[in-house]
Amino acid sequence: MGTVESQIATQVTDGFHLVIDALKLNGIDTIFGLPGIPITDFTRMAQAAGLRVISFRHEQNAGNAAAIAGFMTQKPGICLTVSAPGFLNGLTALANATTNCFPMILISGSSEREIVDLQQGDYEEMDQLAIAKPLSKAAFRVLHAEDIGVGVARAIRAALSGRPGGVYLDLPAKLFAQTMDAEAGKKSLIKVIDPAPKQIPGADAVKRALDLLKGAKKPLIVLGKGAAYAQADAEIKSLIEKTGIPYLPMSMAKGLLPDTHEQSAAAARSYVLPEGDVVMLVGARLNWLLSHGKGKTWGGKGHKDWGGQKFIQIDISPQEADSNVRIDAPVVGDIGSCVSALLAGIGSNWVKPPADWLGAIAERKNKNVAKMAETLAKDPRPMNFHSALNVVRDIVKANPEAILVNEGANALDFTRSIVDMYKPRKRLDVGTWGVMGIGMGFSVAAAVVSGQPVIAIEGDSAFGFSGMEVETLCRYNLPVCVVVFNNNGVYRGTDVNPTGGPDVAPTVFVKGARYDKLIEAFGGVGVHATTPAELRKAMEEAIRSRKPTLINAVIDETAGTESGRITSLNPTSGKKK
Ligand SMILES: Cc1ncc(C[n+]2csc(CCOP(=O)(O)OP(=O)(O)O)c2C)c(N)n1
Ligand SMILES: [Mg+2]
Repeated sequence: MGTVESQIATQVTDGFHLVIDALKLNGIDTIFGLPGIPITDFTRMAQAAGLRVISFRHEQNAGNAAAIAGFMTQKPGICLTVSAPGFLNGLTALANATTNCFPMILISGSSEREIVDLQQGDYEEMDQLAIAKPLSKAAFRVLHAEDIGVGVARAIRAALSGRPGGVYLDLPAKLFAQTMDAEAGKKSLIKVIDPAPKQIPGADAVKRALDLLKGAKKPLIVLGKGAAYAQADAEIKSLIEKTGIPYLPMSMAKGLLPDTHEQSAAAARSYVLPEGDVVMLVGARLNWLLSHGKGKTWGGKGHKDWGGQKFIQIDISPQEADSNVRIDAPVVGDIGSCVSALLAGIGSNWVKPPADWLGAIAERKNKNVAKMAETLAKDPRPMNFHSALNVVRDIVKANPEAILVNEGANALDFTRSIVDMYKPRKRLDVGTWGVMGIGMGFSVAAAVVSGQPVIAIEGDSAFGFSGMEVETLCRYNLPVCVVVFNNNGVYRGTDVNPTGGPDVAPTVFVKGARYDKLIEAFGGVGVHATTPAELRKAMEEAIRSRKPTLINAVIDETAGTESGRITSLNPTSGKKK
């Protein structure tokens, strides 16, 4: 650096601004995060530069917000944290994003490399890059300001291309203050071209799949979260309707077609899975949520036996096929391209599935729907899951644009089966891991990204994982209606301590807790609802007013079952009592 004149003549930029400019150049408009050393100034400068910076009370919630924003928008959601503990707090969300194929970038500040690498005990010292690697799709570190453009571009491409996932970007404290010539800095940035390139399936693969489907007597289509992510809604609807094949939506694929669609076999799931002879998976993996494609659920004799059906699998990842059972016709490509190719092959004179298959499904479906209607019509005191969800079902039906966030065990399983969805990507839940804690992060992001009202149906335990973010809902005045299904504990509130000691059982909470009071502390609307009528009134008002609202819905503490629908996954003690 020479004289004063020469400093004025050469404009400089720095790491802070280059990161912000790189994000903006790539269409990023929102950052979910939590400030502190070394990123506090970064959050200020980002806000000053016109980015929306949403601050959370815990990084895990910011991370979950970023992940679900990625799922909703096909742009990587950005989570920003401080070093070591902040980074670790965000990491669960990053790992969950990778597992669920949500595009997300966790950007964490980190401590001084020289000190970290010699383990000399720096403030918040941690080798964050090494820790992030096994939990993310990709992980990068930028050491020099002139590499920020490349670093951000690589992170975006890694998050979005192929099967999306969580990416870690490590930015050491020193990088932010590094300066460089502004013009050279500008030139070093990269606007990522075509970050999620189309992947066209092979013609032979498409033909193999269609041949198999044509020969089916009892075909079935399973729509997964990948199909919802793809935003190929019209093509998928067309495929279902042109083939006339019954379909099952996985949890987050609900609403891709309205759940009330006559071809939905959701109400006859336990019939169609073992009975179907050719099953076409569209963006759905044969993991535990589909009983690994084998065992009794699929008509197999023992719990690991193949049921005898053939599988077609449409997936973006060429590695997915045969993960659990043989895939007879893998179709590899992005869902939109694959479904379009199938549609082209189907043409206009596709023969609909045999009437006896459709009739048998309709019969089961009608029976189950009638049985459910009877259960929903009951009005027990106290409320149970059904009578409360009958209200939620009506509210969602009247507000199909609203986004439904859902977590818990019974509160999750009953909501999934009772509350119909009418539009794509409106149901956001615990996903592949069944992770608790996504509730408020997802709710904040859903409201911020879409501007639509959000309804969060939360088990009382589930809510506790992110409950402090009700302050965030109030601070940003978000149209979120949280309904805590309060049954006094994890699964139910009735366990007792077998020793007779003063501690309550591990699954039991403070009885009669008033979660509604929490949100009142921050100026939100709290409602205590003990009847379906009270719940209905409060939900209608929340949607109408768009005020942050928390309804404490009192649910019969005896109503739930252990782990909801997945009781059988609990190991049982071999020791006799
Ligand atoms: C991060 C995490 N911790 C723990 C669990 C185990 N778990 C599954 S469901 C659940 C809570 C169930 O209780 P609640 O949310 O009140 O739902 P309910 O069944 O009572 O309606 C817990 C703790 C989990 N899935 N994820
Ligand atoms: Mg509970």
